Amino acid sequence: LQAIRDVREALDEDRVEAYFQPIARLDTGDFIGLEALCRVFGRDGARMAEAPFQLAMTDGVAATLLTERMLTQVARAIRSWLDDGVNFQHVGVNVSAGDFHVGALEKRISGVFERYGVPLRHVILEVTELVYLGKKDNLVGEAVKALRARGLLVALDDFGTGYASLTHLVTFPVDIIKIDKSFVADLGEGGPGAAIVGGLIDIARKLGMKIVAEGVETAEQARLLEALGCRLGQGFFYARPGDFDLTTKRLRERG
Ligand code: G
Ligand code: G
Ligand code: NA
Ligand code: MN
Repeated sequence: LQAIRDVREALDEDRVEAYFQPIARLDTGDFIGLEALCRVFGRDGARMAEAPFQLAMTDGVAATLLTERMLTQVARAIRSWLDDGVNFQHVGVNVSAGDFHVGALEKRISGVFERYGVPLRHVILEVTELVYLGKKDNLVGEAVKALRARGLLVALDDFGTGYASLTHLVTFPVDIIKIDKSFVADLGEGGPGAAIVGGLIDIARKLGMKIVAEGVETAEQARLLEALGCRLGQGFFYARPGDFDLTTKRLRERG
């Protein structure tokens, strides 16, 4: 598959880079954390499009190699921020279903952060419910359980877009839910969006989970989310994903 070859070639030629998008407190706008987002560049410097990237991530080998690279870059970034006294709480890393096909995810993750002396409490694993659903033998659940016991946090990504989502909240170990941007986009003007988001926030709260609203693009959305009881947001209104240097600068200014 061309997309898989492209990702592997980019890995070989060091054209894979971790970018970081800040997660902000809705009340103050301060940045409390980050989500690491992978940027794969072609030889011409253009960014690889999302569709082929997602396709490549369904391949166990490509996903594993790419995750390895992301984990290393994230660990190195966290090490640097800790050394420089830059303020932040945690960095989320996305993992896809393909990552779990290979197994030993627990060792692979903990090994990388140990090498850099980074405590796992600074790390969030962002998974979609599809990652959990894809595996019948509970490999995912076991790996996640072991990592959580060592302080790592788990975020359920794109929450609300799957099916049987509410069941998943009690079956899967989850610390944070990330409300999908489609719900944030539907907020406002008395439509059903606010009721849905408000309901999700209430449920997460009662289950003792943190909530992050994704895709916050306007001040109005931030205000509505805050009124609904949400405390954290991520989106273009606060900042677009940026590279390590820009992110360091942002954390110094607003961390
Ligand atoms: O970064 P956005 O800007 O375009 O990301 C597009 C999609 O790719 C999102 O669904 C996001 O979760 C996914 N994604 C981004 N970075 C990574 C990564 O490092 N690993 C995996 N598995 N998915 C990622
Ligand atoms: O991991 P996840 O699938 O949630 O990936 C987040 C995706 O959302 C990334 O592609 C990121 O670039 C994108 N994104 C981040 N902030 C915004 C935003 O405010 N609006 C929109 N439309 N997309 C966003
Ligand atoms: Na994510
Ligand atoms: Mn998401």
